[in-house]
Amino acid sequence: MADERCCRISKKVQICLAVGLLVAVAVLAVVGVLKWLQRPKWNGRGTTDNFAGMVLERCNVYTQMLQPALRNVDCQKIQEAFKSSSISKNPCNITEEDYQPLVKLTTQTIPCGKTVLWSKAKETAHEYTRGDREMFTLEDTLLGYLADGLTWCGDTGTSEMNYRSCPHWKKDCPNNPVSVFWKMASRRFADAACGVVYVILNGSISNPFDENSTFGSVEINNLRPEKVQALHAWVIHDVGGVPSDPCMTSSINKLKSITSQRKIAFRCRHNAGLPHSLRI
Ligand code: DN4
Repeated sequence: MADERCCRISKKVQICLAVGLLVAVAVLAVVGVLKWLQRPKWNGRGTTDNFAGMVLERCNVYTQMLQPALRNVDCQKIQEAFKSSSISKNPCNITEEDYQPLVKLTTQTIPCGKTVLWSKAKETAHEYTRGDREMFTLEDTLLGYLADGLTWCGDTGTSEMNYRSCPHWKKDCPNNPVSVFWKMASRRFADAACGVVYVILNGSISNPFDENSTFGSVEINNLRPEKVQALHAWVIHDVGGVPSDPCMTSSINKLKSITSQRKIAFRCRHNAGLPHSLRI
């Protein structure tokens, strides 16, 4: 009798345990599916917080304070055009045409002899142009200033920016909004350059000139020999010196041979830290 009751109780315990286990498994499965659904879609950083507000604010600062000659541009329209370039679009299928309205609104002429390109030396180049306000890197033009350091992307089927993730140019897809923007802006910037063009390169790394970089694959190929008098390269290295002349390395020789094929005169200087003037 006691055995029978004991057996009934243990059966009840077994059923309870089995039901409990089933519920736990179901809960875990639901949590797993929810997490999977909410995972970031892409491997890159999402749209910068307050992207549209930052674009508007940067546009106002640039046109009212930094380059008052551009004070008549319509920053509200620029903000709209920038957002529209990627809103409701597949972020792996962006084209240069998507930026045409923005490009039209930000037209700007850089005087001959004032263009500064750079590769793997962004901070050094900006330090230079902050000291000499007459010289322009791409990020010192309105178009580059608006986008400098920002990330942005949208997605099909939504009129919102994607703040969670955006495609990474190497890990996801090359035709993403940020890469297409910089490629387009760099191509136009180089294409418009005239007179002596300067490039600041990083002499503290083994390949100051990288053929796969934007400078090496886009800008150098879009300088126009008929208006570019020469390309002057400054290879900046750490204070303390380098064992040999960075202008004589195979990396810079490659750049020299590309400019020679393109019929653009080339000169190279190196310096420990920034020189007072880029004029060679
Ligand atoms: P870099 O120092 O090698 O790269 C500058 C930025 O461009 C980094 O965020 C790179 O990403 C990214 N990048 C480099 N190569 C590519 C590529 N093939 N496709 C997509 N993104 C790339 O210098 P650089 O020679 O590539 O570009 C600098 C020149 O282009 C300058 O003259 C600038 O005027 C213009 N530019 C500026 C920016 C910017 O201000 C971006 C791109 C181009 P990662 O290698 O760090 O992942 O942000």
